[in-house]
Amino acid sequence: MSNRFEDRLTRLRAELAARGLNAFYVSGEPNVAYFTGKKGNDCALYVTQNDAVIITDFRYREMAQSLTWLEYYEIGIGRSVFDFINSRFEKKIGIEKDRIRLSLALSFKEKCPSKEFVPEEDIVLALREVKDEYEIEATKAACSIAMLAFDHMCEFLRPGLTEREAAAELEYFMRKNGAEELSFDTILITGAKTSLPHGVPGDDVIKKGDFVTMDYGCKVGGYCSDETRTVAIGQPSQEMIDVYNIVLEAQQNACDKIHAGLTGRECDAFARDVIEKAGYGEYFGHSLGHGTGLEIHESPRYAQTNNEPIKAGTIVSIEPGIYLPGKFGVRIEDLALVTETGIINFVTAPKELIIL
Ligand SMILES: [Mn+2]
Repeated sequence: MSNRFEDRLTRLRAELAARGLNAFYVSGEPNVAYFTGKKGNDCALYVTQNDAVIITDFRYREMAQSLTWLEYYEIGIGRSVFDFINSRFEKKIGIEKDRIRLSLALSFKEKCPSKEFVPEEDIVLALREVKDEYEIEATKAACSIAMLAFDHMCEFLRPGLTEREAAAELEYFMRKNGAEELSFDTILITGAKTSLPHGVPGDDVIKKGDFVTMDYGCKVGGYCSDETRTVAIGQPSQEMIDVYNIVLEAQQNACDKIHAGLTGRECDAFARDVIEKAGYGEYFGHSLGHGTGLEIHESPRYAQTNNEPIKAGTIVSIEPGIYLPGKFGVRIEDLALVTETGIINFVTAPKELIIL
């Protein structure tokens, strides 16, 4: 019986055959991880119709040898990756043009002159778009830790804390509760800084009457969670409440209506139309959502520019926002599995405005 990694190799081989490639050199870390189940620093794969070889060095020997569906080639003195490729008979080798280091690609050309290296789009990323059962469960587990962290932060947040102190608490809580690492740099910002969609936590102090926006996530089994909540510290102004409720309505409308088969543009419009109708269209300057997986930003995109139908089995964020420069911003984000008939939302943390 084949394991999920062998199934993935089979799908990659079909893609190579369709493109007339004899071999494919996988060098992007998350792409390597997709076939190993391990975090793949300094590892690469060489995949042909018959072979799949992991190429790395002594530091990863035991790990690499434990992957029974891969052969192992150890780099060392007199055994470079170029020696390995020159020892193979395959002529036409695909490389990942979005992932490979330029210096390595140039060295391939120079040191393996009898080979043809074909810069390919991110074939493995495309294979990663639709998730299997393991990937879905891992993402759900990561979302569960993030939701626990949100409950904790609702207890912890108070006037007088700096953004950095609060962000540190959030990250420490997730690590203590089973997170392997963070999905991305935590965004925890307050006051006027909440108008920066990707603001960086600093020495700014949380004050009464301010919003705090937390956009954060962690990884379990290699898979990312992604969640954003905006909460008020003490009584917010009427304008803050009104804007919050517009974003909430937009976000909920998208959650209610998204399903497989709609285009990314149509999904984006479920939220954008609500915000535009309320007169805040120009303050929602990013797209509605993105796929997640081994990386925080994957396919598909819920964007005005995406006219492709969304596939069932993708995991996508739903995150509208309104950002008023110099005043405040609001974003609400869930992460959900797309099905033929709707979504299964992995983030069940409350969305109504919480006033702490
Ligand atoms: Mn996101």
